[in-house]
Amino acid sequence: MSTLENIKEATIRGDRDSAVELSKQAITEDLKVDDIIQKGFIAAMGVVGDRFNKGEIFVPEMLIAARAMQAGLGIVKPYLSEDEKVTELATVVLGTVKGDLHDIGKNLVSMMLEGAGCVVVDLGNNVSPERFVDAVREHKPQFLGLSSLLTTTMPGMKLVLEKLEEAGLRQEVKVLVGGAPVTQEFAEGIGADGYAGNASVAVNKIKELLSVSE
Ligand code: B1M
Repeated sequence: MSTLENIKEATIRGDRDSAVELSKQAITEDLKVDDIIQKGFIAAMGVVGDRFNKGEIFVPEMLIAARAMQAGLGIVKPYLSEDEKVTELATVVLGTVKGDLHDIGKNLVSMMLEGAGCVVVDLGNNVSPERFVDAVREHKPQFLGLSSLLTTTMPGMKLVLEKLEEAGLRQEVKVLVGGAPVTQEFAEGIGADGYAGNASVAVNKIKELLSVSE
C-alpha cells in the first residue's frame, strides 16, 4: 500500500501513533501536503462518517479516528505552502451556547468538519450571542454552528438568531443547530437553516446546504 493509503487506513483505525509516523514519512517522501490531507485524512473521515451513519461504529471509534486525524494534521500542516492551499469546503464558526459547558459533542462536530475540509473557528463553550455575532462579522463564515446539551440553554439558540438579525447579518450566514435535546422541529421553530443529529450528519448537512445555495 502507498503511504497515502496507509495514512487513510491508520486514521480509520484511530491509530494515532501510526498516523503521526506515516505523516512524517509522507513529508520525507516529498508528497504534496494537499494530497496527504485530501487523500489521506479527509478520505478517511469520509469512510468513518459513513460507517457511523450505518451504525457500524459508534461515538468512541469516531472520536479516536478524529484524534488520529488531528495528530497527523498537526505534523503536515506547517509544510503547506502558499500555492498548495487545501481546497476549503466552507468556513464554519462553531460554539456551545451561553450557560452551557458541554463541549464533547461540539468538539466532535468540529473535528469531523475539519476532516471534511472545512475551516473551523471554534469559539468553545458558554458563548454569548454577542460573541457569536462578533465572530460572524469578523470571520464571514458561510455557516454558524450552535450546540446545546441542556433544555435550559436551548432558547439561547433563538437569541443568537435574533441578535444576528438585529446586526443585519442573518442573511449572510446559514445557521446549523444540534445537540442531544435539539430536534428538527425545534430548529424549524426558531428559524435555523438546518439541524443535525450527529457530527457526521452535520458534515452532510453542510454539503447539502452548499449545493442548494450554489
Ligand atoms: Co451534563 N447533562 N450537566 N455534564 N451531561 C447531560 C446533557 C444530561 C442529559 C444528563 C442527565 O441528566 N441525564 C443533563 C441535561 C438534562 C436536560 O437538560 N434535560 C445534564 C445536566 C443536567 C448537567 C448539569 C446541569 C448537572 C449539574 O451540575 N447539576 C451540568 C450543567 C453544566 C453546564 O453546562 N452549565 C452538567 C455538567 C456536565 C459535565 C461538565 C460534568 C460534563 C460535560 C463535560 C464536557 O462536555 N466537557 C457532562 C456530561 C459529560 C454529560 C453527559 C453524561 C454526556 C454528554 C456528552 O458528552 N455526550 C450527558 C448525558 C448523556 O448525554 N448521556 C449530560 C457525548 C457526545 C458525543 O454527544 O454531546 O449529544 P452529544 O453530541 C452529539 C450530538 O448531539 C451532535 O453531534 C454530537 C456527536 O455525534 N451535536 C451536534 C452536538 N452538537 C452539535 C452541533 C451541531 C450538530 C450536531 O451543529 C452545529
